[in-house]
Amino acid sequence: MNTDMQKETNKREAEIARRTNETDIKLAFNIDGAGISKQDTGVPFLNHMLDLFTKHGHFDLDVLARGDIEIDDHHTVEDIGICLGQALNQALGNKAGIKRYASVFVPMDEALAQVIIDLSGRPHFEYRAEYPAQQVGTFHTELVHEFLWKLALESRMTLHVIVHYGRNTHHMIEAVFKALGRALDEATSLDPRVQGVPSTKGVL
Ligand SMILES: [Mn+2]
Repeated sequence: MNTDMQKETNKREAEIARRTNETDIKLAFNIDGAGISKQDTGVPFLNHMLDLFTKHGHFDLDVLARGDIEIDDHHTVEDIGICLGQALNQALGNKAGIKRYASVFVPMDEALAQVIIDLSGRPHFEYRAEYPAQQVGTFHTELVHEFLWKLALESRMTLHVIVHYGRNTHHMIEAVFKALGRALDEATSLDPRVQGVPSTKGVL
């Protein structure tokens, strides 16, 4: 096998297509990207957050979603979380050579968020966030929980998200998504010292 072929087979990327009565989503995700994203979800604030996440995680993300946003954004946001989680899980493969853990703080002006990740294969989500406002534009802040929880569940990661403080809700959520991007970038990164799967159990 020549080097180009080898690179081709080692690509850490995945495509997901998922259709229900509530949403129709096509999503392509590349762990080792250039920070380029295209989002067409019908939920402008989520587009903004996915853009930040991709940029600061050095991923590539292409998401096209048509959901029942005439009801509200809930199904669309939740289902994009599901698809991104599935894509991440697939793209990671057997997780050989990855760092596995990350803990990242990101400030956004007066707001401070922390994201702690273990790509453990054991879905778990802890969330400590209280926002001053219930809405940012037309986006309901409670949907941040829905998105992150489904992302953790479907990617089978342990995810802890803490918003330590802040005054502006937009800033606080933005800090969460930037920290998520940076933490996921670090946890998925390859450490040459790691031989095989980084677990004493031998599997993640
Ligand atoms: Mn912003």
